[in-house]
Amino acid sequence: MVGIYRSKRLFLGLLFGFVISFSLRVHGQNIWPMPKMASSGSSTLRLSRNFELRTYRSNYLDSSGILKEAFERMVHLITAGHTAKTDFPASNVQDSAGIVLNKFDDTRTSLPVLAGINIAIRSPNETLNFGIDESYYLHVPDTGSILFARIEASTVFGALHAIETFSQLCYFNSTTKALELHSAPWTIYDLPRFPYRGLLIADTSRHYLPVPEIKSVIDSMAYSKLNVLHWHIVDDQSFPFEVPSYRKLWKGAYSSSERYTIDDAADIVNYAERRGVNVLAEIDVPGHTSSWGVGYPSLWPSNNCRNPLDVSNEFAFEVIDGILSDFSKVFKFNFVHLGGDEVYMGKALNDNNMTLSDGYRYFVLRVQNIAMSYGYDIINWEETFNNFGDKLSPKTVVHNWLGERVAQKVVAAGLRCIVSNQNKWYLDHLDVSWQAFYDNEPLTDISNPDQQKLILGGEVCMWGEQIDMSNIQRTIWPRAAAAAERLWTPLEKLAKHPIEVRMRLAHFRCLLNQRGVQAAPLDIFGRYIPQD
Ligand code: CP6
Repeated sequence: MVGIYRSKRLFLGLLFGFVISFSLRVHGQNIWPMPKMASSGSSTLRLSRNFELRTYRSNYLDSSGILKEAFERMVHLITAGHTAKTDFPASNVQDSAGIVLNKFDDTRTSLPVLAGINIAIRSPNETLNFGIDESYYLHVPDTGSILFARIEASTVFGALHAIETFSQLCYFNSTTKALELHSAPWTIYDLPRFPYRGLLIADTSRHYLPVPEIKSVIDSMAYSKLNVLHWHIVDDQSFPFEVPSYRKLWKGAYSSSERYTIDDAADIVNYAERRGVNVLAEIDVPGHTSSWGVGYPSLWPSNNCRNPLDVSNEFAFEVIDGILSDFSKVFKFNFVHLGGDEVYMGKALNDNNMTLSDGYRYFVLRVQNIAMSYGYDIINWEETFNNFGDKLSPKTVVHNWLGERVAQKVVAAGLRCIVSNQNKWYLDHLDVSWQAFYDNEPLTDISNPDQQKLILGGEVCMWGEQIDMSNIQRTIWPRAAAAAERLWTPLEKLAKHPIEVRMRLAHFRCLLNQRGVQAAPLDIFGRYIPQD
């Protein structure tokens, strides 16, 4: 009886899989993360070998070149991995009119030709920050004499998302050697469910990550529309960051080559901004600070106690003031992360007639005030809320990591919250499956709409003890992408059936590989979905 039941279930599962597989092939909805609204048809188009970018009906001038660069990157990506398979010379990709896909031959197919993309941006002067409008409209027609795709967005950062989505509609046809776009006409209207969609990758204290490696993770974040890179710059193990106000701090680096200059930081921030990614810098105080005293031993409470920073030591606050002052010149994001987790309560906070917990609270609140004096809003790890939530600045965003039932308490207290609960969204827990990442719902048991708005979003965390540039990408992906869809796509549009998620995520995983990102396989099966 049980056996029959099992095989019936297996049969139905397989049948369902094929039905979904078939419908995905027909509708081509392999976009990751799934847009809020997307409709498609059944025409196949070929991209013109003179495929071009134009702006229209807009006073957006692209003087910074963000759009042009994004377009060039897209052209590079949709041809990536294919040039070796073609018999076309991969030379002269650019001319005075813009980009030319002259690697590909227009004449071998009779498909309608898509000539390019027209982009209109309504708010041309918007700079990247928390809560900006990331929405976009994308239309790909299939009838007309000259076919142009159309993108409309409020900000250039919405247009970047649209270009990313467009790139995911394009395929290389190895028979005709042409770039094709399936299932036109497309009409997509899209915006994120949560404004904060983060990835902590750069725990650059435990293992140094070279600047190009950080940049390549930023690239891959943009592919899944994540928008906050959380840079946990310094910690107990090393202090790899240049602080002009206190030049000896980076004596705590592993070596003189494992350091970031202020120029490196500005370079990373600029690189990220041009891909729609904010950089959230963190100093984790007063715990996690042993490396600070390598350059300034007086920051150590005593010879045999190297953290937390000493609440009775005014110099500690002067150094923090200097760091945050220097931060404010390069890190333009509204928020700075001030840590506050895992404070060792055994010693050293105990001074000025304060109890240990009074000292901890005094320290965190005083540092909050310093950060606010530089114009920052604050993010603190959840222990600060758990210990003295009622005393935190109401501007505080509480960063959950320990418990599953903390977010509800945070928003009930009227504070904002970012969800990272460690059992679901910690990437260093290698045994947590991509399914668990996908299923983690930030609004669990929060039904009051005002409280729901206080959940800014979530963040998956790739702590650095076990990873460096040799394995970071394969540890992050594909699981971070599963969380990225949870944070982007409206609840009612999230894939209902596990087989459907698996197939779409497997497809995105292969896309990452094609683009040079070493994303790991989903499971023991290789790719079994067709690309088109
Ligand atoms: N470092 C810092 C860490 C962690 C935290 N803060 C951490 C704790 C537990 C796990 C993973 C990471 N390595 N500074 C906690 C926020 Cl499982």
